[in-house]
Amino acid sequence: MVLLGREGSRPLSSLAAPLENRRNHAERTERGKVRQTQNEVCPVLIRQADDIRPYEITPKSLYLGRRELMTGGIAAAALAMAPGDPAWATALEARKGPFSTDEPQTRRADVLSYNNFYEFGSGKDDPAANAASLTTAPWSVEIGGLVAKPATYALEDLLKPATLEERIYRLRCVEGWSMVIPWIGFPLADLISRVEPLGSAKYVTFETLVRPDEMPGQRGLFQPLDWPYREGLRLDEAKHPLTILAVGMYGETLPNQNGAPLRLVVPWKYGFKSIKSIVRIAFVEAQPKTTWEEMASHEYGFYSNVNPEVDHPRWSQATERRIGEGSGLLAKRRPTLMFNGYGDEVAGLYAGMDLRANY
Ligand SMILES: Nc1nc2c(c(=O)[nH]1)N[C@H]1C(S)=C(S)[C@@H](COP(=O)(O)O)O[C@H]1N2
Ligand SMILES: [Mo]
Repeated sequence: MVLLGREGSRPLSSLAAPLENRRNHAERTERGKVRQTQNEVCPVLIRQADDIRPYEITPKSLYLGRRELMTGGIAAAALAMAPGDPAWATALEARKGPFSTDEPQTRRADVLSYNNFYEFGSGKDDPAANAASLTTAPWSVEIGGLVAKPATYALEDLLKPATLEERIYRLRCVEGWSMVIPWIGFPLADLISRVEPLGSAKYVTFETLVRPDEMPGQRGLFQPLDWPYREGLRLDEAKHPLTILAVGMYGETLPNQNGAPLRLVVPWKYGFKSIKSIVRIAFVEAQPKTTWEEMASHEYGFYSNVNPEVDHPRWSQATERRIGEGSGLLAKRRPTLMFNGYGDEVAGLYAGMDLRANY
């Protein structure tokens, strides 16, 4: 059985060898070929791998053809392509949204290759290696439970009324590492108001796709989790303006390994709350059971707010390693901030609550 582990601890140590230590790692090019990037060895190559966007190196005719497909706007862009495959990433236009940090962004190549997405394997590089097999178009999301307007939306219809924003957020994984990611998405609150939750709705639940044919982590004898991956938020957390549904990052549609075509991002909570590749959303009365809580409830609670004062039973949460700031003996640790630095915005949600009991 595989459990989330502190970086470098068993059983994940073999899986979670810091990316920066790997001299070569593969990145798919726009033609689907695998390109080796020489990390650390050649800074010039790093630049190239990082800075060239697929739409810059795609033959212009193809690129223009794609742009024409986008004339219907963002929604059309998202549906026209297989949104998650970096080879087919489509540029997304988004206005600058609120709450963005001006801290340096994590290298795009790291965010695309150091992942947790157990449906594709429990190693950090498994999602990048395996997620290209996921088909993300067509995609629909079923929204039900305690709402006046239940609906199954095709992704393009779900996105039609959305105004996309860029939100540059810190992401803090419960394992003790963090990143700064420029998401593109829209407030979950906008979708919630569309479906009109009933007064009895107190929580929102989310489920990821189950498709063993395309998700190797869901095949075979030993599966680390009970699928579908499930998450949940209290309704007021779900409606908080920091909470977004993301469809892109770094100016493009989401790569599959990062949760294409639609994922949750809740920046003040540990990363596992930010569920990927969502197919179902429901409004319920009682606090739902979530995947990691069911797996090990003494280690992973429902709330899972980032909290440097409440340690994981197997490791401290007081500090974290920002991906890109050194690894191994050179690893620089920085202090973890209460609510991942979003306390001014969200502390009020938990007024009067014992955050040690409600971890
Ligand atoms: N469906 C699903 N969602 C998931 C996970 C997963 O394994 N399956 N892993 C979570 C964890 S532990 C983290 S830290 C983030 C990582 O997001 P990223 O790979 O885009 O950085 O996704 C979260 N969402
Ligand atoms: Mo995580």
